[in-house]
Amino acid sequence: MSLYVSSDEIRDHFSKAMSVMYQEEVPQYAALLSLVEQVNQETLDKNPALAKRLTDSGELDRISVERHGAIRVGTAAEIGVLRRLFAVMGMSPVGYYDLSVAGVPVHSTAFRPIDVQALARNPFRIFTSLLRLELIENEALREKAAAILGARQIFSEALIELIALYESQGGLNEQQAERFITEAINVFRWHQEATVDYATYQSLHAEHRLVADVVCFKGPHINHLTPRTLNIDWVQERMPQAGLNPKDLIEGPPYRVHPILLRQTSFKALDEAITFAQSEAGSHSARFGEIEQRGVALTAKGRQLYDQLLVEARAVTNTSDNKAYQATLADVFKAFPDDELELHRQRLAFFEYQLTSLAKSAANVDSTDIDQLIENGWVTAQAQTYEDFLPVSAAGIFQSNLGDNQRDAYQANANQSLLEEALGVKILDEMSLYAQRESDSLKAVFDILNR
Ligand code: OOG
Ligand code: NI
Repeated sequence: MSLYVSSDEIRDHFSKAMSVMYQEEVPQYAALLSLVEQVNQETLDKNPALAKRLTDSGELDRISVERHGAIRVGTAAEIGVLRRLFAVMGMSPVGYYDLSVAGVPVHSTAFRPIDVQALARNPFRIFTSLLRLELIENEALREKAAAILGARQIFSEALIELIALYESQGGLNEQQAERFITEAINVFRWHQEATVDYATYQSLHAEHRLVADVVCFKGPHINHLTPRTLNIDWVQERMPQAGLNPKDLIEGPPYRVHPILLRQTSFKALDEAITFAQSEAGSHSARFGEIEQRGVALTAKGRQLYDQLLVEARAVTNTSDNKAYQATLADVFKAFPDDELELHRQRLAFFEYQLTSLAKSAANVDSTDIDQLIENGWVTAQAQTYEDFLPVSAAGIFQSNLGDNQRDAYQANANQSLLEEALGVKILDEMSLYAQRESDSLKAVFDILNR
């Protein structure tokens, strides 16, 4: 037996501790969790075929523990340490998201587990945004923000030591892991006291509410957690009855029998009382709750079709009425096949292949054509769940929680290598991960057939 606690175990404990903390900090999130649990149970009761599909793919077990969170950090040094912190929990940066095009001065990645067993155990993800001060034109303000950020230390010494210990030993024992989780959770705690006076907060807020949120506090408070639901339309509809104020529109694709990618909605950020330096009283709004419904990961071809249809739908409607918006989306998305075999045949989605028992006992499985093998019942193709995020949806989530005075796109430029420099590692490409999983399973099938 290993002396060390596995990264999967640490991540699982961490994500549960984070959820406990956020329920205490934001009781509305606890209400959202109960609503999601209720809706998930009702959905499974009403749809035995879905229950079977989720059981077969091993998804059902993880759904009750599954969630993502989001944080926003201020400096390259901060995100560099975060990268090492998340590595202790088996989480790597996957995907690059440029939000400057949507008028939010950040770029982001998602820390998440990447291998199949780790994802099955607990796929906890953290959407992490780094403030891009270089996009702010006002030089005095930019320098002031940089000075405030440069003076703060968001990690305890004990935490830094534990991360270094993990790196030198190659693991943490039980006691060290426990201490690590406590210290790591503290980084993401809410602080009611701003580190600056009201005038400073106001000047940063006037540039962008997000700049004030990142710069004026002791640390990168977790700004939302997101459980996974099996029916996002029901949760959206029932939020008001649960005392929650949903954003207008559900982001992402419309309802489908075979969900694709990711649908998301949130309840709007709360206005919370805070104290500024010199004890001035005020309020700040940043924290909210979100829900997501996940579907199959799309190939580049599928993603292109998705992006194109989303643009088409948005060109014909700008309604803030969710029912009307979903009806328009559904209409436009008729062009996207809602049938698993068809998704496979047209190479629109990623799958994982397995030889059936029928094939194992048959003597004459001689086809090398994967579609043929599936048709003959010799191979099953299981859809791969999308584990990542969507830039247009993320922009919608950001915007609905940053108030109404939105601004235009920054003079911008995606700059993945700048984020990678800050992280100290390359960002993994999500498409290659799905493609690899698919081709590994294909190879395994043919290895057995050619034996
Ligand atoms: C992140 C918003 C994006 C998602 O799920 O797409 C996001 C933020 O508000 O910091 O969480
Ligand atoms: Ni989110």
